[in-house]
Amino acid sequence: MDSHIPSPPTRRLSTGERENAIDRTIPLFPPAVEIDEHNYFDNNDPPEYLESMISGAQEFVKFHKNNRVVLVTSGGTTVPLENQTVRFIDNFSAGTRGATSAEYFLEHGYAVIFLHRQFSLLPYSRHYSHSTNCFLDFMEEKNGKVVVDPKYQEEMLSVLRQYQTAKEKNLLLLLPFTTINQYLHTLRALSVTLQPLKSRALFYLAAAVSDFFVPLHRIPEHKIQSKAGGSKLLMNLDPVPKFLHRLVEKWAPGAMIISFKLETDSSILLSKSRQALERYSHQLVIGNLLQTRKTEVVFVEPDTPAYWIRLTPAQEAAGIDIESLIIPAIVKRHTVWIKESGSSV
Ligand code: PAZ
Repeated sequence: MDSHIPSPPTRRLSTGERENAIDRTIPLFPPAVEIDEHNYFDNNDPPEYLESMISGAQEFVKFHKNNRVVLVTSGGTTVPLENQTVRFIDNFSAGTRGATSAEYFLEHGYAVIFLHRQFSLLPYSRHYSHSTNCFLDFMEEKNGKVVVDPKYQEEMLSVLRQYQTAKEKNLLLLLPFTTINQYLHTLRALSVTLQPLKSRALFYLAAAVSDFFVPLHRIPEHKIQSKAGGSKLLMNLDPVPKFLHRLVEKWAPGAMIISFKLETDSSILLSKSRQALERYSHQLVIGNLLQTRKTEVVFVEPDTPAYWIRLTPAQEAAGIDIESLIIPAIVKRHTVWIKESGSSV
């Protein structure tokens, strides 16, 4: 018997093939104007739960009418390919930036509305979920009872206390989304809900939002069937309207608005961040690279040189969160924003 098993032919994409696989030359899509907003929201139905979610948010905002409130968006939006969804397009975001930032905003006295991808990381529980450890690894059995392993006691007690304070003081409202459509409807409705707070409202838009989607009128109801002969599935995606300018001008006038810009090519990070700031006329773009997002970010603001925040190697080794440096820098800017608008707090 021939024991030689030939290895399967390896086929790697050549650089040329990879470059041509997707057309990356799509021109800059202009910011959405009023008609685009009507077109989108009139033709893509709101989620059924939206009204009850927003009435909860209104209560929360009323409760915090004299406080600073930050809306943190977190995690990735999905693009369903079928109405009864079996398949969808997703992205990498785990919600680390959003969940970690929310904790530091709470530490700085903010009330937090946490608009997050369902089942992504949450403030406080993030320390014990989605990790390589199963949560049971933090436990042990003692005298027939389950207790926290002594080596995690100190840290868990501190996290538990912060979590309980946030709950007792009604400082954290968790609102989930899954699809891009749910995200956009909820973002718009929440922006209007936050209007009474004026400059005390802060938007921290860290979610990784899909750039392309299938509009409702083109979504097939049922699971897409594969055809005999192995035919290709060709997708026809529309660009998601760029609503940030609408948010700045119409949905949340007076609020301070911060967006994130993610790139993978370091040579364009600054120019793309600056371009976003100029297109949408908001207060701050935080640029970050996929590869280094946990250790460095850059603040791009009007009439100001780029400002880098970086963890030192020692801070990195000590497990310091970069958000512990980002949030105080934002709080400082928000204080100026509130003062300049003539409000207090
Ligand atoms: O969720 P995560 O911590 O893994 O990633 C955070 C991030 C890179 C999604 C965020 O920092 C960000 O850049 N959000 C905006 C992405 C965009 O350009 O749409």
